[in-house]
Amino acid sequence: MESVYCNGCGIKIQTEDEGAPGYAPASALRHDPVICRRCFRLQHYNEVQDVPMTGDDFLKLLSQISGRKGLVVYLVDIFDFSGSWVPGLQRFVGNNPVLMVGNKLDLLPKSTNPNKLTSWLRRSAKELGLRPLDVLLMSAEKNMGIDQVIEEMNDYRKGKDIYVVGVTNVGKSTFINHLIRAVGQQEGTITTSHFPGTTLDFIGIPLDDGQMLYDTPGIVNLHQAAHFISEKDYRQVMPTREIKPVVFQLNEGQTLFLGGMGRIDYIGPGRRSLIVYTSNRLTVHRTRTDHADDLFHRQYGQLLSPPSRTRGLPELKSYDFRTDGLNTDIVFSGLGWVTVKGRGAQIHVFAPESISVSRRTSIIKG
Ligand SMILES: Nc1nc2c(ncn2[C@@H]2O[C@H](COP(=O)(O)OP(=O)(O)OP(=O)(O)O)[C@@H](O)[C@H]2O)c(=O)[nH]1
Ligand SMILES: [Mg+2]
Repeated sequence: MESVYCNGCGIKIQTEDEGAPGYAPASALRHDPVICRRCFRLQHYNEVQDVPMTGDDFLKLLSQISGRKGLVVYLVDIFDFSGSWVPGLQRFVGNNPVLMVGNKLDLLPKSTNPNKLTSWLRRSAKELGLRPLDVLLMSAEKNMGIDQVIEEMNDYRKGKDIYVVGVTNVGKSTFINHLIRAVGQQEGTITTSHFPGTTLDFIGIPLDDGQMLYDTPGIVNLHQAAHFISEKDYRQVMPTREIKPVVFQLNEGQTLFLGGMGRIDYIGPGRRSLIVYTSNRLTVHRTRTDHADDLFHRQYGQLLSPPSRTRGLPELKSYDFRTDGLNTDIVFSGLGWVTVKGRGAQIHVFAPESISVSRRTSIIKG
């Protein structure tokens, strides 16, 4: 029998072993396009089933790209840049050119300055050893900025294939479905979901000159919020619509808790505004710094949640910042950021090791 591949996740279809990847009942083979049972359940019931594939299996698949010729489109989630980083990306892409695209722009406030955001992405990429041809922003879901991405993909691929790569959940398949719909030449859609690890193998979409565009399985980066908090907590910290900033006026010696996942102590000087940009389902709590340790011990997982408490208190890593420029963002990867207004503020930050904390010049206009 000729091999059949799932139209939803790319895995090879088999009809014998219900517990193994790619299972579909024999009757499913009569449908066109064919999808595996896992994709059927994800698409119709939003129900996830684990697959016995590991991060290493995905890395092995991805490493094939270095031996091929084409344009690599590297998608990152602008809300979780550290979590979007693919360690050793350069090794996988070989000498192929890379176009970097920041996705999920719809989650950022309208007042975001796109130029400041792209320079931050460009600088961060450079620090990590990657020099993309260009850095673009888009929302695959809300159809923002996609036309420019398509234009640059066509210019830079120079008649070759395109590989869309990135960690799990950044929106690769959502983006490709948009392209498929725009062209209108292919049946069915690729499975997308808010669970990481949805796409399982390369899925090729023919381009008009006979070359291919490939969706690829997401690489697992354990720094991604989805991997170290529960599904319920993930839904709370991951915004689903435009973030609405909340302004706090802090006196010296006051502290803000971002649920139980981040803490900012404002040391001084003077009274100043801190603006919180996180999902509106994350409770922000203000207290006096000299009460903060005690509150954390008593209320972690309760008043200070998510996370909803499961095990003991997490180990926290601490950071010291002194803002020099005008407005500075303290970024909590996967959670959002807090803008500290004005220069010369002294800040002490705590977060679990899994959440990376960094600073950047504020990306908000003005
Ligand atoms: N807000 C927002 N959500 C998005 C956007 N693009 C994708 N998503 C959501 O992000 C989640 C993951 O999308 P997928 O397209 O399945 O991501 P993927 O990169 O293909 O994931 P894997 O196949 O696991 O590697 C889904 O819940 C999408 O709805 C976007 O532009 N904005
Ligand atoms: Mg996918």
